[in-house]
Amino acid sequence: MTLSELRQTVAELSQALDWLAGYVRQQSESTAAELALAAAVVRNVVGPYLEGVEAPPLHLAVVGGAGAGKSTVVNFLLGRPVAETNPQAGYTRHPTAFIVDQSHLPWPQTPGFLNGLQAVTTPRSADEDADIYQIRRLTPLPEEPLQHCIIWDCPDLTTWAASGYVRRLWEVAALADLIVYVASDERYNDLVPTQFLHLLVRAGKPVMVVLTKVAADQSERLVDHFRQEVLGRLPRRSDGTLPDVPVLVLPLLTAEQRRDPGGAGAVWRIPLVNQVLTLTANPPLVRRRQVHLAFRYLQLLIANLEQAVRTELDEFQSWQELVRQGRLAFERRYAAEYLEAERFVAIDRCRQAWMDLLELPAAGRWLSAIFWVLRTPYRAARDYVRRWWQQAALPPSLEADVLRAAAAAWRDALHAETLRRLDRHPFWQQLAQRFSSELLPAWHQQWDTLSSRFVQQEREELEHVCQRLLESLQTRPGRLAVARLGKLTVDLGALALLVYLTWPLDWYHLLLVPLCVSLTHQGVEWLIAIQLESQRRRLRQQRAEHLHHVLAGPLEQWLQQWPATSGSSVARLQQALRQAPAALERLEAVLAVSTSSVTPQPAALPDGLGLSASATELSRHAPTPAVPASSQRN
Ligand SMILES: Nc1nc2c(ncn2[C@@H]2O[C@H](COP(=O)(O)OP(=O)(O)O)[C@@H](O)[C@H]2O)c(=O)[nH]1
Ligand SMILES: [Mg+2]
Repeated sequence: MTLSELRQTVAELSQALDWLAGYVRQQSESTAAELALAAAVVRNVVGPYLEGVEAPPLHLAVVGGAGAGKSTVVNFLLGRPVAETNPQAGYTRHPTAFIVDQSHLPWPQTPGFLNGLQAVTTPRSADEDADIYQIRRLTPLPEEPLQHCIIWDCPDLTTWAASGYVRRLWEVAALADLIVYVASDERYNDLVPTQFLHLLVRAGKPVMVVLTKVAADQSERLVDHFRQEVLGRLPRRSDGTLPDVPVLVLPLLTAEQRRDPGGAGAVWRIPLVNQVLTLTANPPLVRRRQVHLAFRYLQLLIANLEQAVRTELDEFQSWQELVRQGRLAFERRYAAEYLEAERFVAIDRCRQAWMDLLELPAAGRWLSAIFWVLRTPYRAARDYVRRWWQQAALPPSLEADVLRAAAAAWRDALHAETLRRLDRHPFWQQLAQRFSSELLPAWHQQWDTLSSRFVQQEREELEHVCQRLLESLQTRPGRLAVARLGKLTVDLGALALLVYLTWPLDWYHLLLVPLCVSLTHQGVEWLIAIQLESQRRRLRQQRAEHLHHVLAGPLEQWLQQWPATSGSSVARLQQALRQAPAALERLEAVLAVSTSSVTPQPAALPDGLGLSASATELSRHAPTPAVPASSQRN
């Protein structure tokens, strides 16, 4: 895959996920959040990694609720008071990246990185509410334990829907190789941050927790409570165990400790930094695992996508079923109101042509002429009866009228049903809005095209059938001769029978002769009519199939897919559902190649957290742990 193809695929996947996130928001905020995070993971982690952006630096995002002490924790990690702290909730409006090691620039140049947040390198106030992130480069201290990390101070978490300024926090959380989750003693169990924490764990992000502002005698109780109430409800790994989440404590700090975390606050800083070092000891490995976990998260999410958006697809399917029912009713009506009564006049003309063909040729023409004259009273009586019958019978329905009426009924029933379902799902509202303005004009166009094709083809088909019927005698002289001879034999045989039965002949017996030849003629006509009636039945069946294949079927298919035509949400939904798995598959292929060519893949990925890298602890100033060692790690 070329670089531009890779970028295209990354953009496709993240855009599809973003669109789906917006799409499902009304139905399920939690699914929307998962999708939005997944989209951000694709553009901030997967894309750069597949383009070869390696760690270090690792990204460390400090997140948490309003006033939890995030900026204070950032300062402790950095060992100096550089992040702006403020008692006002929701004060920080954009993320700030603190960079110690100057070699960590340039920044990844992958398209879509941080979803278009602009990097600013001149210091700004933390409350500037703009789509920016600050890059603050710090002068390295002589001892700089976390120089392999970029530490992000994030806006407050006030809603877990990635909208408004919180969106900026999401981008950084998605980028992070390690999440430092900060919760204060007062509000450690707040709903929104807790849900967000769960989501990050589900997405495979390694997390460590820092509980702040903890009273000295309360720390053990608080840690236990936090483990039980918050961490105990984290999503479990596939083996049923809970992810390992280390919990550390920062007590209520004095103003001096907060001002000088590297000096007066060192005793609390060191366990914090040690924990980060433990979790980030092998940056390339941390990054690789993070990418593999991101892929696993994406796989699970995408595999369940259809489920998440099921309701709209269900509505779409029920529309398709409505259309199908309408098509069946259309075909039934055509059959009942037109086809069953249709005699196909052209077939009657065939009967006449067949009868004409049965007249004798050459010298026999004289005999035929005599018979014709003899049958004159019969013909007059027969034509009279036929005319009377035709007048008495109901006038046949015109095919075009029946078709038009049946189609209008189909269309109107769909419209009525769409309006009836308005409250059921936005799908129907969207459909109802477009029904008159878009569907009806398009319907007329489709109808005109398909129905004129149908009429044209049915005419050709009928002509073809009649042609075949005529040719069945015309082009077979042997058969024609046998038929003519047969009819002559019947005529003469009937006359011979008459003579035999009335012998000795008297003059008035001659009156029976016209009757006799008329009866034989009528008999032959009946035989032909029986033959043609079966042909008519076959023709009706063919016509019904023809209607289905040329008119009703194509119209049904067109109507069924109509809600999914361009611009509609179903169309975009289908596109996203197609695009996301395909794009992910392509990215997996790239990952497989890069993993096999660069480094051996880790034998088994953890389901959640728990990196096995050995700790590079700060050996000097080993502090008294704020909480017993047993409860510092899970
Ligand atoms: N007294 C005291 N104030 C603290 C402590 N930690 C944080 N604060 C204050 O709480 C407020 C919010 O802290 P900050 O780090 O800005 O929280 P953020 O909004 O999560 O970034 C600030 O005014 C801090 O100075 C602490 O341990 N003791
Ligand atoms: Mg802050």
